[in-house]
Amino acid sequence: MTGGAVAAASVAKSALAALPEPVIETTAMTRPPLEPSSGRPYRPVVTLNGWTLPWRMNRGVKEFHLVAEPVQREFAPGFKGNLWGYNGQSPGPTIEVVEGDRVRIFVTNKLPEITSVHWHGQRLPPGMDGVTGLTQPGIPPGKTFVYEFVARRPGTFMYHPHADEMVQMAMGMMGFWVTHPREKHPLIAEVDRDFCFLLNSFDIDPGSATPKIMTMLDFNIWSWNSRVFPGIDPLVVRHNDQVRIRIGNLTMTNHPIHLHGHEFLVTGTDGGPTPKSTRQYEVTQDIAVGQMRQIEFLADEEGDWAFHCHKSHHTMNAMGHDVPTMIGVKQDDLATKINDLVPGYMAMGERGMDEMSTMRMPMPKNTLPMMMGEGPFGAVGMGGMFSVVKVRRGQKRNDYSDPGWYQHPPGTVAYEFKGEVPSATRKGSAGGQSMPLTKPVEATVNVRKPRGHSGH
Ligand SMILES: [Cu+2]
Repeated sequence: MTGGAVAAASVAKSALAALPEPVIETTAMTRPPLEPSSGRPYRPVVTLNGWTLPWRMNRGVKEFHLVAEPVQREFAPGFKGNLWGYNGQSPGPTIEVVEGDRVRIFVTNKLPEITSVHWHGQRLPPGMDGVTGLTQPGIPPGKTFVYEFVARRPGTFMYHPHADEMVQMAMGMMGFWVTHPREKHPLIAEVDRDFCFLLNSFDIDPGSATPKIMTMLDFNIWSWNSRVFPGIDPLVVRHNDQVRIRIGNLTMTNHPIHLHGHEFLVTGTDGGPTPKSTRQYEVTQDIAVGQMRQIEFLADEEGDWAFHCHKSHHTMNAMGHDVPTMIGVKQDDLATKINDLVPGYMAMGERGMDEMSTMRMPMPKNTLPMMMGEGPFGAVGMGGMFSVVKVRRGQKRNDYSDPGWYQHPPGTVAYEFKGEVPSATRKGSAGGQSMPLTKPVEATVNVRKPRGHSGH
């Protein structure tokens, strides 16, 4: 961990009056959990492709230093974005505190315009709520403001600007906040692994690196913690671990998050832990704009389990999603003709779009194919909001290193049927058996996806 936690004992009295040294992170690596070295103990979270901000204790107050600044974020190898964020990255570092902690956060503005920080979901004095114009003046460029409040309730929270929000959030300014319970809580289970990440989205033209800031709904990069598949790390767990995943949505649309192979309970929402009587097993949880959700499950099935947003266009990366459906359209002849005019032209999508995941077309610099990722059985054909929960017997407690692909026991993988395939029996008359049409209708329709993205 860059910098490490700042031990209170080693800080001189005069230094405590000064700003805490800001800790900067330059990579998109998933950092191991930051074990608390001062203050009340707790079991720390793991931020997917992110990290937790170290603090110092100053006369019983937990002090953090956030620096709002332009950053460069790698979405996946080969694709970087020029974003705005905190302490070197977008999203900013996760802030972890304990229920009842008095927290002081210094926010330094290194952006070219005013900013503020809203502590989304917290109980606090209104003057600490971070709404520019309403509860405080904007923090001018070059200035540092101080926020101070007691973290009153345990749960999952977020932070983001409440100043020129459409621009600043489109640029990637946001972060995660976890308040751990002070003591054993009847509704908050102790878990073996506690992951967290933010859902975010960007509109970055292929070949460019800076998000378009006036986009309202038509985003083309669907990310978890400003990473896209295959850049998102797997969630590695030990077989029979109790697992919690905390997710916050700071995109402009909802995301039905789907886990394969296990059922989970929604144990926490924006308001904190859910009453046990409201919990039911699910495999998909929709997360609306501005919401936080905590899901929990027992990882009792070994394997590599897909974990993704169920909106299929959110598991794709940028590039021409305005292409017409070409399924069934013979293009061979067309391609030859166009090739005379445009050398290197390739026909796409005649048999669906999967072939896009293996072909490597000439592409602009600094972008990704729509779908990619090499799995043990070939191309995965995914992008965007997709990762894998890897459940392993051999994994050690607290070991988050990637165990590689799951080795399936013999005879447990879908296989090709090699026998004779009987011809299918089809209904003889249109309209079925009970109400056959007297006059058959000749009609063929082509299915097409709705154009435009209004209404995501
Ligand atoms: Cu989604």
